[in-house]
Amino acid sequence: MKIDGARFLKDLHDLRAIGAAGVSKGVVRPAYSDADIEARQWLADRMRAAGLRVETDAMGNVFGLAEGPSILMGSHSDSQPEGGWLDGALGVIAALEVARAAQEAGGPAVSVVSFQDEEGRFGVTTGSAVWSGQLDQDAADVLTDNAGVSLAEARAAMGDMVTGPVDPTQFTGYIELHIEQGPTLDSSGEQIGVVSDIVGIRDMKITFSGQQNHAGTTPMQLRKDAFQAVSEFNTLLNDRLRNVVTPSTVWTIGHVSLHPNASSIVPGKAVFSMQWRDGDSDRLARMETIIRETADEVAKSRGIELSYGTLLGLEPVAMDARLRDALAQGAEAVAPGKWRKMPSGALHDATNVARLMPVAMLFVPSINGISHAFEEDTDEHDLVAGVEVLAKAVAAL
Ligand code: HGY
Ligand code: MN
Ligand code: MN
Repeated sequence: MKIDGARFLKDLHDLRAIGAAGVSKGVVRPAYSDADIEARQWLADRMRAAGLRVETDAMGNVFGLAEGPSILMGSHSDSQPEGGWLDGALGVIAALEVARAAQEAGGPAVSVVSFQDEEGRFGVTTGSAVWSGQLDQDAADVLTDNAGVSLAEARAAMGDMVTGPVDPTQFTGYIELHIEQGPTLDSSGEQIGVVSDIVGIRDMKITFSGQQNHAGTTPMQLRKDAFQAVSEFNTLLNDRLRNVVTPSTVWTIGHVSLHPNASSIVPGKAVFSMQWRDGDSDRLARMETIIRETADEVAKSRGIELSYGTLLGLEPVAMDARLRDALAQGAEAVAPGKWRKMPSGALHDATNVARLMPVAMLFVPSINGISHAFEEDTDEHDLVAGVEVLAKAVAAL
């Protein structure tokens, strides 16, 4: 099987141009946005040109299907609100290139997928969560984004691209190439990461409802200030999590919306995202207990209301040993002595697909470990090396 590096890189740059942010190589392609749908239509054309049959399911997951049983490869082409050009897109275009090279070599059969809303505009990897049965369609349809738009409303924009459900039993396994999105390979100077396992995640919205009031005339001791509650919650939580977390445990309050968000008004309401990740399900559960206890205590002590949104979560998952070892052999052939086995601190569609079939993942370095930012980048020879490893692994399998 012969990978055409130039053809692969041209498709990657052509995809980057759809929804280009105009800052660094960044993209803005949130799930179901015009740019996202334009990119999916472009991908469908490239899949057809590669001799694949295109099917798009109700969530907007776009598949390029080979005849008969095939190995599925891909990732996602939607982005964070400020996304890098490679997060997801690399895996989709790498899969397309391997599928083409495999066809040109007379086999094996490789199918390609771009999952929808991996970046969780509506939840957590919602496209592959619904496809894999982790989340049912009507539970997904009522999820809303930070602006209150429901997934049901948003996915209607897919229009007549939708052809119907895609049967997972046609696939023998799933392999996803992705940028590391962290500092490990960049600082070690290694070129390839063979993923051992993917962390689990929990994500929910928390709301403190206090009393909106005048910022000048309301004495401090009479205030029911929702932002003060978030601030105290965060400080107490950092202290209390200390004795249950490890150095690789992470937790993030990434989105806070204050109402009415005005400088002369004591905020009456604060809605914020509480997300935490770890490789151990028990630790995720212990952290949830501490989070709920701490929020409860802050609300009671300040005499304000507390409510929770839907708790979304995925369990940690180990990669399939056979697929993982095929990637390790490919890594040793392409980058002898310049690769390592490593866990994934980022979440991926592979976690959901693992419910249906064996999965494995491969990483290439992120320059300065930056991702989920316009500056995200990887040296092009590392990108091509990743595709070469995929091709060797697929041929070996
Ligand atoms: O957040 C994540 O881990 C993924 O990149 N959406
Ligand atoms: Mn991703
Ligand atoms: Mn991402």
